[in-house]
Amino acid sequence: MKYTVGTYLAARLSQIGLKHHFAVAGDYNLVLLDQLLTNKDLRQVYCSNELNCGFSAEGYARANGAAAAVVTYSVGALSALNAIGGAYAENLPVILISGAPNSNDYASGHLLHHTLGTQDFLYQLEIARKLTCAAVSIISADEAPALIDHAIRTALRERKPAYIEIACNISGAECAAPGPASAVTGTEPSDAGTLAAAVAAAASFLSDRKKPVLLIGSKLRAAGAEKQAVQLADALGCSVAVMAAAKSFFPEEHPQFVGTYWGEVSSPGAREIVDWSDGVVCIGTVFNDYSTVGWTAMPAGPGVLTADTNRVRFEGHDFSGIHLRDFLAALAREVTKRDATMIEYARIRSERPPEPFAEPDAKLMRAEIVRQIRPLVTPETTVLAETGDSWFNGLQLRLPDGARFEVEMQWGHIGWSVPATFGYAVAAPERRIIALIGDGSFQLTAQEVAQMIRLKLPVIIFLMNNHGYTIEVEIHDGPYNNVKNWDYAGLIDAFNAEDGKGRGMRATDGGELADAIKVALANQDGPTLIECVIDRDDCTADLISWGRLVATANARPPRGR
Ligand code: TPU
Ligand code: MG
Repeated sequence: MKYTVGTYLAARLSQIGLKHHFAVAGDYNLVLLDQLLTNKDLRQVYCSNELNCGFSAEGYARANGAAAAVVTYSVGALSALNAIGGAYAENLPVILISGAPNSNDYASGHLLHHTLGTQDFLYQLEIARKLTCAAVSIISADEAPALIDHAIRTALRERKPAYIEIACNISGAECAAPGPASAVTGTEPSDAGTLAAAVAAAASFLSDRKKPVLLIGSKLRAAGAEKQAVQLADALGCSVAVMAAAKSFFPEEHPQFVGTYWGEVSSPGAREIVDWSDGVVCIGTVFNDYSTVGWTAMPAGPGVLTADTNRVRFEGHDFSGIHLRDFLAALAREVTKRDATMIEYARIRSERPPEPFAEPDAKLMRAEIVRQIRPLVTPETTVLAETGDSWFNGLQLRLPDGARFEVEMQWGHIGWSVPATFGYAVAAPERRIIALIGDGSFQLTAQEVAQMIRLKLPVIIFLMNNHGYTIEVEIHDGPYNNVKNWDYAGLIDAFNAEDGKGRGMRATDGGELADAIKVALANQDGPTLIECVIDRDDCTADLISWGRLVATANARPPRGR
């Protein structure tokens, strides 16, 4: 079989486990899209715009491990690059593929459409370099296999996005056949000597501590080390807390799980257990202004051991060149039970009080919505929670083993969850998929619900209509936090047009919400959006506490000399 640059790329995408790629057409990529379509193992999935295309791929990568998005030059790619920045921040290998000018047009002095109207056709590549771990431009079929392999291999190894642009007259040109998948999927093993030294030093660190705990961060999944974290927890017998962005990366039904560590807005007891510890093992953690609640909650100092993706460090030690999963698994074999924090936790543990039952005809409140969502979260469920009070509502859900939870806390692009939910549902149609999203966020990317309708994906969207940017209200209020109201439920009918099976429902009391949930569970032919109408200030106490501390951090005056 003869290969072209486009079919070579398709073969590589298929070899790395992709069954779909997301696309928006444009004349710079049409031949490429034709080439990709010839691969019967790879389905082309269309998006409404390129920002959504990038986020759809981002969501697909969360479920599937990697993803690809194909866009046109400049007008398409520059929108998609925002989502690629997100994939970088969130450690997801999304391959962005852009059509590009005809190879003869480079350095020709020509002006081309969809460009700045100058003779510079390199700006997109330069921008992409800043936002990816590898960015390549393909203007010759001979070079294509090596460049494509470099981009894909680097993305998989680094768990970061990569960028490939292909001149529009090169995608159909013949090139060599791809070799075995291992050329792009292979990884270098940990350095054995360094691993042994790191494990010995870490075991000694732990044996010197009275109250070690494990703190799980969002890079754990990217490092492929979730199982190994459980092995270490089992071996140590100590308390395990997760950071908010890592919810579901450690099983919540595990007997040592103590909840979310997030400073003032931690699960009951979790903050104390971490703050009282003299040996916090931070595993794949990310400490930024939001995750430290405005720099008020951040384990630091000689009592902290940081085990990162390829690096382990603590006072007097810094080991690199080892995989986190190898380190955790080997450390688990070296340590003995240290359960002081579990004894402590058993003394102080308390539960959040359950949401009170609301009469079915009482005005709908946030707490009642969470109360009704709880039983929907099964082991087959994935919950995607948008920036806003949806974060805090989602964090309160208790996850049975197998349930997954997705947030985009490092990048924090409102509207992320609609396309990311679409992409996730394409990758994992067997799961029950629930999105929690605010009205303000929904307005950024609402169109992608139409693609869920097109692909008949039975996603359930809970849209909290509090008529504003309430998370912003809690940080800093002003007229800019008011949102123009939409008929959200009615929007679904508009998207359905003549053939769609989406359902749009509106709930203003608990009875209507319960009925809408029944409709959603029965609708297997498309998404169901449930608009939940609540007051502007009906938010979690956590959002108010967190917002106050973030506002304080934002308002720090410039340092004088
Ligand atoms: O539940 P609630 O009202 O907090 O959520 P909603 O309605 O989705 O409002 C979100 C408000 C918000 C904004 C405007 N959260 N963060 N921002 C800032 C922001 C602006 N633009 C982008 C692309 N991302 C952002 N995070
Ligand atoms: Mg809102």
